[in-house]
Amino acid sequence: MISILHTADWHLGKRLGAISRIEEQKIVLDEICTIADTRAVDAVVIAGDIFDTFNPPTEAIELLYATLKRLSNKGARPVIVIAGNHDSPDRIEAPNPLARDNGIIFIGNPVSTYITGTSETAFKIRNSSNSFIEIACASGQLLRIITAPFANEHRLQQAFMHDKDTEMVSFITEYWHTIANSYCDTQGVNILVGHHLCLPIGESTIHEPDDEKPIQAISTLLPPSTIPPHIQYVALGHLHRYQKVHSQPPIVYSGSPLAYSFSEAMQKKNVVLVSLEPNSHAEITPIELQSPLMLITKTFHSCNDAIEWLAENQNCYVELTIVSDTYLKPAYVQKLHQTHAGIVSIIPIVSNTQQSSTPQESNQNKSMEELFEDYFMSKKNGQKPSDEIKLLFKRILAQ
Ligand SMILES: [Mn+2]
Repeated sequence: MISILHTADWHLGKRLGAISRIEEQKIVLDEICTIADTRAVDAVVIAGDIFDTFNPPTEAIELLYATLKRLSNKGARPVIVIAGNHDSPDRIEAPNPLARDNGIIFIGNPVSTYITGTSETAFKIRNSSNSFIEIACASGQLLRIITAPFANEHRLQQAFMHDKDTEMVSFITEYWHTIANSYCDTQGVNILVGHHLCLPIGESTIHEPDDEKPIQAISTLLPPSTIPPHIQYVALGHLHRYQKVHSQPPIVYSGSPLAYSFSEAMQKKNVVLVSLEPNSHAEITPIELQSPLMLITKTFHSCNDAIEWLAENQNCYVELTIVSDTYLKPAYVQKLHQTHAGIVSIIPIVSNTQQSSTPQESNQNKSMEELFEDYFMSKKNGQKPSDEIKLLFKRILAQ
């Protein structure tokens, strides 16, 4: 049996408004290292968005290297890291000459071929070709991995010198099936690690997290049918909520270890433990992380209620909405911040305006067209925009 720890979307160096998350990232990565040790996993896969930006702060780079070194257990345990859409593919691969003897394998580009042969690790890279590595674990068991770091269509076309007329989904399907047919059999365990969007069957859209650069528009949505039958588990990154989008083989987003935006408020965060035997179904156990601070959105109708609640709920980040008859006084805003260090933003809603006597409903679920209509009506004393104006707005939006 091979056990694998699957995690993703660490976004090291990410901030929440003005607040640095690096201390929380240290705590949660420490927790992940402890899980890898206590569960004695054979390998770790990190499915992209390691950093939050192409050029991460040094404290984020240091934290990554220190954590990977611990995870690799002095080279005894392979740690496979792929790039996400937030990572620079070449930078992710750059430390490979140093990382290799520590058991850490960085794959940044969609068609990277990793070097095989001797290293100082307890496991061996037995075989490698484009987008594929085969690892003989210290126990002798074979782990085959198809690697699919993030690639937009431009990058894919460059990498494969792909002819524009072939549809990308069928091209990728055939590419992965060819790899699996060549290298994946029932003598070992076969997985795919990727950073892309995979739609659950029967769904036509998927909600990407706030703050995520949307990849839906520029990249291909890859349905479960792209996965070759040899593959026993698909470890994905990109979506920040833990979710299984397909059951056989399991296609799983581990989610991020911390809530990174208020759209993730109250989400439980996990890593995924995967147990695999050759030629059988994967067993999946999500393990809830204990350390993350909650992100909470709260609405109050009086400043005093808000202050009372804030005083009692210190260990969280808050997006505060205050509904009141008059504009918020600066002294009140100051008092709110003095009561709680984790206030990320304060949204004042003044209910006593000329147009309406009720608080405006939240804008979060409205489309651009609906928001435009609201805005137009607020400026034109309730008059709706004509079809001609709505069409003009759509044209501008499309450009
Ligand atoms: Mn991503």
